[in-house]
Amino acid sequence: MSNQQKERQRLDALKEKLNNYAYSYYVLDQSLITDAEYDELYQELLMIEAKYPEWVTLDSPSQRVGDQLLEGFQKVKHAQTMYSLSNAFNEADIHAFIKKVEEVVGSQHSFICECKIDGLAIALTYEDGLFVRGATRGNGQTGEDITQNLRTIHSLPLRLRKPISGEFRGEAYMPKEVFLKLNEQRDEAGESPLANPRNAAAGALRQKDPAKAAKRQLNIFMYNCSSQSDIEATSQGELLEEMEAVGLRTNSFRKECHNFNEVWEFIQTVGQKRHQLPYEIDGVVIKVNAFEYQEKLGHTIKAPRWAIAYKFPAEVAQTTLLNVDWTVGRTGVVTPTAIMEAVQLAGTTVQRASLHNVDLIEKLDLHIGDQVVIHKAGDIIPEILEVDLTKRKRDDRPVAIPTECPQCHEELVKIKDEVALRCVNPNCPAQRLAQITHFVSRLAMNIDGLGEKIVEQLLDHHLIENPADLYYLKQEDLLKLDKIKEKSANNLIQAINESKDRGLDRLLFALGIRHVGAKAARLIAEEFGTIETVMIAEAEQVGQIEGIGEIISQSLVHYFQQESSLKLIDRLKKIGVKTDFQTTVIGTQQTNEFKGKTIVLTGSMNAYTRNEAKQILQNLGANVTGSVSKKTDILIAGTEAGSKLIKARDLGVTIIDESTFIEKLVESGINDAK
Ligand code: 3BD
Repeated sequence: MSNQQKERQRLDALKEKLNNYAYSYYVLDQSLITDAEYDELYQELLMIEAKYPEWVTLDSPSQRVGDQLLEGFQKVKHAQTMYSLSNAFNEADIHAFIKKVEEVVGSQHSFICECKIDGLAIALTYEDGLFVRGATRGNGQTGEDITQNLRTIHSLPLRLRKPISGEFRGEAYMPKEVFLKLNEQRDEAGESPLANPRNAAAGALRQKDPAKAAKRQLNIFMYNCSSQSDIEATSQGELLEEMEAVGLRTNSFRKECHNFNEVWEFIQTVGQKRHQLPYEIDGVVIKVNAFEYQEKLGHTIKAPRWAIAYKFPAEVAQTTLLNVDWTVGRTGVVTPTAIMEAVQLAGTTVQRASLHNVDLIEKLDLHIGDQVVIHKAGDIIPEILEVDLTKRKRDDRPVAIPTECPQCHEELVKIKDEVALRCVNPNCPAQRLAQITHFVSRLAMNIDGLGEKIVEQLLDHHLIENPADLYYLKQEDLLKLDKIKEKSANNLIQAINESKDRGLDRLLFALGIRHVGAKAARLIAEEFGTIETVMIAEAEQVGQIEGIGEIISQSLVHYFQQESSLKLIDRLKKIGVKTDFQTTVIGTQQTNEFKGKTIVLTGSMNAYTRNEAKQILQNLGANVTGSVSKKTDILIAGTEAGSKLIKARDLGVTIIDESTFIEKLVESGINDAK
């Protein structure tokens, strides 16, 4: 065999391997290899494709990352109408639906009940197993061709596991976690937040730049196919199983039900679990199972008579706006928070809601004393939707927009093209407090025992002005603070000292440079290795790092152009703070309980957010996945753990609670452990 033939064979093998790994990881939620191993194979594939561009095929994993800008979206006609769904809002509506069904098909039938994903309906066309086109639902007859953007979704198979053809329907959605992060980023960048994951998903699918769509980390659940498809099934239940068998991702949270009581019970169960699911749902779709019966029931012009969507009541609450708090963040941005009378909403008590920025206050025309309607964005973050104007009283006054900083009283500025109000006084105590509190926080320099309260006192006593001053503190300085005795002063000094060794990645993050999050900091540290090289880097050079965009690179360069930044770094270096990058993990022990294990986190912990726990585990070499399966080694269950805990028990997975988790971290030499 010639070398070229060998390369060709290798390429085919790599394609198949990588697609199989992606399928196990993104569809089955089981990792067969590490990210690094995957990347190595992927790089090899890219090399061969670079050498022989004519060998690049549509099902190559390299085709997921689109780099060609789209001009617009072509119209595509669906193989068959994509129908709407009739809605049910209460028990009576479901009773009526079941009655009508039974009038036509009798009582010997079953239903498949599925979660109603709050995403965007899509249609995927496959020809002989190959993904050739993806479209939005549009008006049901014609949609728009969004193939390039859909290709970026990792769980979407580029090639099915059988060489069949057909048009498959489903829902593209943005996971709650991704949505919340996206809005955080938009907030930071001074952009207004997106209303819900559905709008965010819609925006992602209509991106003209597929690389941007890829960043939105959408996912899909498929639930139907057109009748011309080569899928052999006689019922909705079989159809879902068959679609799974060819590699399409379906939602396994579904149930076959035989009567009203079973349907209603499933709806209740979903209603209880919905807030723990990683995706947003807005109801349950009830479908007559057997195709034979579906055909008997037929369609109206708009919707099938064999299906109905039960919609959960919108989770909103009304309460009184008591006040608006203005707080100064570490970058000087002044953000308003609504303080409201406490009210129950979607399972928690709510009394604060971010108002994001002044524009929103003006758009809502908020008055103190208003009755406000609130909901939870992404099912988690409380937000004010509107004001009930019928309840406004005469003496309610509009929310006053501050003109000066609530802390240092310097005049606030509104920067062009930004919605944020900003305090630009570099000596503003509120900014200092926020900066230093960020510097010592867990994901940054992680100085144990040093929280906001102590930082506040240190600033009040003029013992520190900036993060570097922390390292120059003496025991007698700390003894001046409230409730600090010799022992705790000693512990603090020791914790501060220990934090000198965190390394460049954490230091860069700790500095609180605008837009430089923990991940960007790590990428920059890895690339440059020492603070000196980071400080002299040009924006273009930084922007070339994969995962670092223009906004981050310019912000970084701008930061190191400030005289005050240079002084700060100098003082940190002089006192022995480590400013180079170390590749070793945080654990001091060689091995640990979590290394190489597949771990799922569920419920909430006291000491860590889920992201923090995930990062720690990944640093220890664990593989953290989203859902419990046979491959799961350990489930770490916080409080209010739900369906994952039940599934883990069923599968006999080792389950540990938060305190055991923390004990094991201590054993592994993690100095973070609380
Ligand atoms: C879901 C129709 C049928 C195949 C028609 C029964 C209306 C959006 O999870 N099944 C689901 C979901 C949506 C569905 C059907 N099953 N239709 C379904 C659906 N599990 N969301 N939808 N759709 C999809 C729609 N979209 C935009 C405008 C009007 N209607």
